[in-house]
Amino acid sequence: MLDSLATPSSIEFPSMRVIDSHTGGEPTRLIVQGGPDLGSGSLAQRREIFSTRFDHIRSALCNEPRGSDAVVGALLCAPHEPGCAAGVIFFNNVGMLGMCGHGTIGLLATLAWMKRIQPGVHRVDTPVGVVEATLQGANNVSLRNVASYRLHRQVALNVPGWGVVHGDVAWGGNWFFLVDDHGLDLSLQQVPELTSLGTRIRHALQEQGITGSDGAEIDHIELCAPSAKLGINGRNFVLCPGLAYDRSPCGTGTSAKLACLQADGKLEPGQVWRQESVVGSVFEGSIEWHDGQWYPRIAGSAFVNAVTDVVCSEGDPFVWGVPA
Ligand code: PYC
Repeated sequence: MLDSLATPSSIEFPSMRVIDSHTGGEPTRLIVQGGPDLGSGSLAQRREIFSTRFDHIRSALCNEPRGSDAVVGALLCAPHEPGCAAGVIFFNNVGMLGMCGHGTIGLLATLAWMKRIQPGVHRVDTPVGVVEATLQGANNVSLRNVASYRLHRQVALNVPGWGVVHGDVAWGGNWFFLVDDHGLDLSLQQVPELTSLGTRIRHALQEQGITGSDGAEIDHIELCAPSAKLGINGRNFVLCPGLAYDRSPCGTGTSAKLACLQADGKLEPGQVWRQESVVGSVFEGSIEWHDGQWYPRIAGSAFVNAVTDVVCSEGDPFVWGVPA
């Protein structure tokens, strides 16, 4: 029995066009044409409709055989909030995302490639609030993310089969558990071990009832270390909800890191923090104070690398993807 054949076989598949980009090695697949009609409510309401009625489209685009675990999907929408150039809803191999930093950088580079926007400041409506992104040239984007904060400092977590680690719980547009005392080398060769530890930490958080605000699941695990490179302040390995690792330094993860550094008195407003990913790509971050909250700013670059018309062949048993 093929799970992928569940209900949507009777739903007409829209003919969709997607544009792929990558930001520091992390892919974003943006639906620019033919996406599902989610109505005209807030982006949070539309994300809910996407998740309950169109989950097969998420899976078709992000999962194999069209996608891969690392693909973050995005639906380009009309904004709900006034003054926004675009709205966007992000999703991945297992479900919906709140914000996505690398994806927003990819969105701006893609809109520039489509000649829909010019260099300058653009507000973008997302399910977790409006972000402001500045396009420089064709590929460089500086993003003022949603307000970010640390909820808990150095929570002791007993990880079965591993031991005790300590982590900060922080919001950067998604919920993160940031761990320094993991003892692993943040290198590509160690990805299986890093993934295994990140997965155990995620399960231990669930089992021990450690959550973000309002009981929200902490679904991103960020292992941190100093960088060996001159001029780079830190390196990370971020495990995403579907257990793929972020090839970029993770925009929301870097935002959570900046919020923790600020809370520890280690980062002044405007001071630059360079964050390197496990594949060696770099985001430049800083933090700003506005209206009683801290707002991270993340800068990186993205490149368009494919334009695709999605084809759904009659009788394809995996037209909706292989579930992750
Ligand atoms: O860049 O914020 C990000 C992100 C979240 C999940 C994958 N990338």
